Formats: sequence, C-alpha cells, structure tokens
Amino acid sequence: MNYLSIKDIDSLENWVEEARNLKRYPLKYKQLGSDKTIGLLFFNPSLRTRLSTQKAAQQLGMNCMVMNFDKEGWALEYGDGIVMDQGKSEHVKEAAQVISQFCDIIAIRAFAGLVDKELDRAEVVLNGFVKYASVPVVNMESSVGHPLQALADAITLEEDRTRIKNKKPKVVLSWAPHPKALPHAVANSFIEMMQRQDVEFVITHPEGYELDPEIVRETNVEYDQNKAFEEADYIYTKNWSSFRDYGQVISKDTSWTIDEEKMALTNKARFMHCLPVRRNVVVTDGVLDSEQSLVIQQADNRTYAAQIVLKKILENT
Ligand code: AN0
Ligand code: CP
Repeated sequence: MNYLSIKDIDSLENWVEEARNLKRYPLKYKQLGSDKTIGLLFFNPSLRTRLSTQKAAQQLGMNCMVMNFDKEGWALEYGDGIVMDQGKSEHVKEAAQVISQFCDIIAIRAFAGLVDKELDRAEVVLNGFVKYASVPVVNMESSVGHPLQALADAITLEEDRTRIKNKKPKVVLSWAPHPKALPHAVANSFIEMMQRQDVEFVITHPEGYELDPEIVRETNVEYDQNKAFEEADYIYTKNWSSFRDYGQVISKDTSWTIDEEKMALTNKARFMHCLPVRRNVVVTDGVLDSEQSLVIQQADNRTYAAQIVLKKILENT
C-alpha cells in the first residue's frame, strides 16, 4: 500500500474519524510500529511535514531516519538507459532498492521543478521510487500533489464545521499574490479533497491562473474574488504559479491579498493556509492573527494525518 495521492484514501470518513481518535489517544498504537523504520527523504525544505511525520512515526513506535537529499545525498538520475557521464552520481534504481533494505516505509518530498510541465506531471522522483522500492512509499509533496496536507485540512474542516448549522459550508480556494513561482501541488490536492466533501466549493483566481483542467473538472471558478467571498464559511488561501504559462508569475496583483476588508464580505469565514505564509503579501497580520485563523490547528493536524496514513500502511503490509 502506498499513499501517493488522496485517491489512496478508501474511506475518507473513516480515516478522518480515526485520525481524530489518534488526536485524543496518540500513543494507543505505540506497539504497531515497534522495530519498524521510516525513511524521510527531502529533496526540498520543510518544517511541518518533516516534524509532524517524524512525530507521527514516533507515536506509532517507529524509528525514523531523515535524509536531506538536496544537500547531502548523491544527485540521482531517473532516466532509463542514460549514459551517466554528467552531474548525476547514482541511479534511483539502486538508491531505492538500497533504502528499501534499511526502511519499512519510504516518504519523499520532491517539488515540481516548474520548468517542464510534462516532466513534472510524470512525477519522475516519486514514481522512480515507487517503481524500484520494495516497500510502501508516502508522498510528502510531489510535483502534482500534497495529500498529507489535504488530509490534515479535511480533519480541520471536520473539527470546525459543527459551528455551521442548517447549510452546506461554502469553501473558497483563493489565489493570493507571492513574489516567487510556487507549485500547484497544495491547491491540486485541496481541490481533489473538496470534490469528495459535502460542501459548496468555489475556486477564485485572476485570469491566466487556471489550474490543471483534469483536476479542476466541473468545479466552479469565479474570477471576481469579492463575489466568490460572499457567504463563504472558509477561505483557503494559496499562491500558485501559472499552469498555462507553466511556472511563470504572471501577476503579483496586491488587490488579491487577503485582508480584513475582504474577510468582512464573508459569512464570518475561517481563514486557512497550509503554511509557510508570507505576512502582508498573501494575508495581512490582522487576518492571520485573528480568531478566525485556523492555520495553527491545520499544522497540528498534520501529525494525525501522517499518523493515520502510517497506521493504515503498517496494518496493510
Ligand atoms: C511550497 C508550495 O507552495 O508548494 C510548500 C507548501 C507546503 N511553498 C513554498 O515553497 C513557499
Ligand atoms: N505545509 C507544509 O507542508 O509545510 P512544510 O513545507 O514546512 O513542510
């Protein structure tokens, strides 16, 4: 069993409920992972994913090895039949088999390069490990998705939505400006997660920031951010670079920054963001520091999202 995208969640309701039980009794399954080892491989920086996955593993009694591949590992080759006379020292074929001997689960963070759309869509790093590893693989954010974040967001929504009575919650995914080109992974997995929820879901972004149509499918897109915010119960904010002009920053329009005035258009909506977030670029201090912000709770739930994923894998292998 792998956890590569939220499609690997067989029963969302059950996983969210179990994750909430783990939050209450985090050490209940301390024996399940004893004498097992997880290897966390990072090709990019991380705070939450690294610490929450490590914590989740520890709470299941697992040992945890962490390797920063971008700075400390050999540069890996992924192509078949390549003459390796350039910068790459080792092929994923050996690396994945070797790590599989040391670890019972391999978790990988490898962001989109944002240069070559087809290369990113092929998920070469994640799929390279899936192909050659002999143990389960967990996605800690790949070029296409961030399913641990989306699961934590589903847990957070489940905890919070009891305050909304007699209607489906309205959830808005809003683009916000950012100085750098960011990946689509968080937005993609959040969209897929909302498509599986009983909510009214709207995406809002400036023209030119349309996400992968194969992911967005029939989801409602509203180009007028103020209109999208009307009656909203949740504002989930994220920057992403253009998908059409692949990896380009085509607008830094600060009128899209989430501020108090915009939040006032909503139905006392809660503010959500995966973090890390740039203050007063993506969202103002006033919103981020307000009672309406769920960002710290979302980050806390990363532990239980990772823990339910690892528990399911340990139970199924
Ligand atoms: C990354 C992204 O946008 O995908 C990681 C988010 C969890 N964010 C940044 O690089 C700032
Ligand atoms: N939200 C998230 O994945 O954070 P990190 O990049 O710090 O792990």
